Amino acid sequence: MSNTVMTLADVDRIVTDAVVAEYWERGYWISPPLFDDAEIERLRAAHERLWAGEYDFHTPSQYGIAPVTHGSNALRQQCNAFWLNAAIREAVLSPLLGAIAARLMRVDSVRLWHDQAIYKPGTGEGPTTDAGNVGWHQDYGFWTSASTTNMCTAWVALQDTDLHNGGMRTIVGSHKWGLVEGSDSFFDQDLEALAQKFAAQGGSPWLDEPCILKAGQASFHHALTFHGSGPNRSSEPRLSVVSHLMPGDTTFRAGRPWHPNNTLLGPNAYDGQPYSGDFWPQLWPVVSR
Ligand SMILES: O=C(O)CCC(=O)C(=O)O
Repeated sequence: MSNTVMTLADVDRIVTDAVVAEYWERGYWISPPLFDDAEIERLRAAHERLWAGEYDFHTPSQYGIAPVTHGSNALRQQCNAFWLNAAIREAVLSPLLGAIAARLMRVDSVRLWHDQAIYKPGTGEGPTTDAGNVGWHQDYGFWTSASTTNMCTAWVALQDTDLHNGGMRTIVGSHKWGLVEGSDSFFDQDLEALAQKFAAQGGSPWLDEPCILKAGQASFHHALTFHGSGPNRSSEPRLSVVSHLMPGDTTFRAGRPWHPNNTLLGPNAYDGQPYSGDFWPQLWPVVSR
């Protein structure tokens, strides 16, 4: 039997003003299930196809978006997976994610900044390895060419996820610290060293909270919220799809550290150029594609 999921009709009832206030106070919010069992199965199969090099549309090499992996039993990351796979495209562009993010960001329209499919290998109970770790980081540390820090990430679990299988952890309230120097540290896997470094710069205690999710649930975090994750001690991979979202009127700020998606602005990219069009599709309000 399929799990009960939240729908667009539920957004106003569930994402209340109190929820929005919680998101802005704590830097993240965990939703009820958004994807049903059939959708989760489709997305799990999409992962399998992606890592096997089977694509529905483009191939990564056509657009310079090759997956990032560090070794055979390591974290795998595919950015802009929505160019490659139909099920992932449907999920990361879902109006439901868009409507929730619009409420949380307190904006009228929402576009995709980019997406990710993330595969964290299960290492079992053997010796601890940090090969699957995601370093403590702030998403905006990578995104300073975007005109606002008011961006929001929806991280969708494709299995029940907790600390045992390397679930994400957030540092409560850390979005209020502003952009912290050197926080583009996703691929630095020494969580302890990073925690020491960033905790010393924070304006409040380092309060590390796990995002415990059932399959189909999503956590929504602010682009300045520190987050990361540790090893997956289960014997199965931890799979997720991630939708990084921005207000519909976000523009390019020239002269900032480069982000790969800025290449898509074309050769004459200019300060103030809107991130719009097919590379940054609108999720909310719904538009026909
Ligand atoms: O998958 C993880 O553990 C971290 C993902 C992440 O950094 C993100 O979604 O912004």
